[in-house]
Amino acid sequence: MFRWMFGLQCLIGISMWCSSSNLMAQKANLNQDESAVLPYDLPDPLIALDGTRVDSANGWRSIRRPELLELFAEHVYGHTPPMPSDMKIEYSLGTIEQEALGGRAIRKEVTMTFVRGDRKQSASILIYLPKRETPVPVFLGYNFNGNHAVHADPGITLNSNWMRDNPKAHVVNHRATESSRGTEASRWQVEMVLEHGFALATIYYGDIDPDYGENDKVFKDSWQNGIHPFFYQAGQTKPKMNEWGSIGAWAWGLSRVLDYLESDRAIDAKHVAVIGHSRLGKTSLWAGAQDERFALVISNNSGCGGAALSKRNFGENVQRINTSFPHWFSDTFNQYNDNESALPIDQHELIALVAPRPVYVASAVEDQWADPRGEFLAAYHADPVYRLFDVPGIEWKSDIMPEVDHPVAMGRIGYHIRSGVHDVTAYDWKQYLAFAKRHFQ
Ligand code: GTR
Repeated sequence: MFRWMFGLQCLIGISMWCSSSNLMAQKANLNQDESAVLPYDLPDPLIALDGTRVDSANGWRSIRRPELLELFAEHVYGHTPPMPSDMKIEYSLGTIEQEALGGRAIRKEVTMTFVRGDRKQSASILIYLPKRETPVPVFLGYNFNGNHAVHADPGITLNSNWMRDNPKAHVVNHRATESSRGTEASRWQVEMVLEHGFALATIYYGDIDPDYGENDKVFKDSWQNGIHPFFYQAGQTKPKMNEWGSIGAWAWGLSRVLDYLESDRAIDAKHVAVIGHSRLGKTSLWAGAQDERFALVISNNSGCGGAALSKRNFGENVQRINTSFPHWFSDTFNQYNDNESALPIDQHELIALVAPRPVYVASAVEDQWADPRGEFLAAYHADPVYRLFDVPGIEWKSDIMPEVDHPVAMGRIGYHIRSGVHDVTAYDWKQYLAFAKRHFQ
């Protein structure tokens, strides 16, 4: 009997290993059953490493916040190396259209060029501005498929850098095509954003760091492209064990766009909301945690390594994300594969790093992979840090989840779970706009 089972297990093991549906099979093996979540201990965001309790905004700022930033850098996202003194970033205004979108908006494109020695790389920032006399608040976020994908507007320059082939985004032979325009439009709601008096700034995430790792079958020269090599010391060929992966690089890129926005007189750079979906929601949280110039932070369906608590081990877990996407986090994060209980932090503390600034976490019912309950609980358990500042965190009294499609967004921590799948929808944008308006007034 034992031998038979062992044989069968080997057979199953081997065929799973060989099969192209390997990842699907692993997905099925991960827990998506709430009743099977084992008890776990969440670290208290207010207890400092020396065991003392932080009980004031000052204590948070001077002791606990720096500690947590260091812990997230060391154990999860990797440290961002200091910018080399011989590296330069140049910004140049490209096209500007005063009558974009049928006269409703101004469209600008700004090229951000990174230079160090012979190495050069450019990224294009697309900005839509409502026509206003005074500086306007802005939503800033990465797009997945190139700036031209966020709207069918034929005036947006097609991305000409290398892109991963993608039939849905009409990327063929690693290049965007004319029919790539607007393929991601439903996720951006440009007109809605403009009507509410906000500008929208976006940039293609692959222009900062192409999204593939060392073991990628399509494109093998990882760590030699994107922003990482600009930071290498002599002889270095990849980030060190505890240095940044792609999420760290993308977060850094958002801060460089913010540097530009601070110089643009049409923009109210004190009111920049950083937004991201999924892997880019993980990124917006890490960017907002580190860079306090971001006035508001939005995590849309960010899941594991984003808003979801790792220690719940529900849906995508640390081992799985490090296997599928080994380049996203630092190598130190691997020590928590199947070992979440050893993590010295959890993601509620990442959300708390945004305090006292407003933060919004959104989930979707059919996105169990991202663990909606874990995302809600992380938002909920960030609350005590907001209270240190005498501001309301989440206006919700228990850890029972709010009803579907009933946002809880009156405090500085907003949360909703909407019906539907892993995506950014008009419904999500409506909540973000209302939340930003309330806090930016
Ligand atoms: C999934 C991944 C998630 C999420 C998502 C995305 O495959 O498991 O962590 O980030 O991709 O970014 O679209």
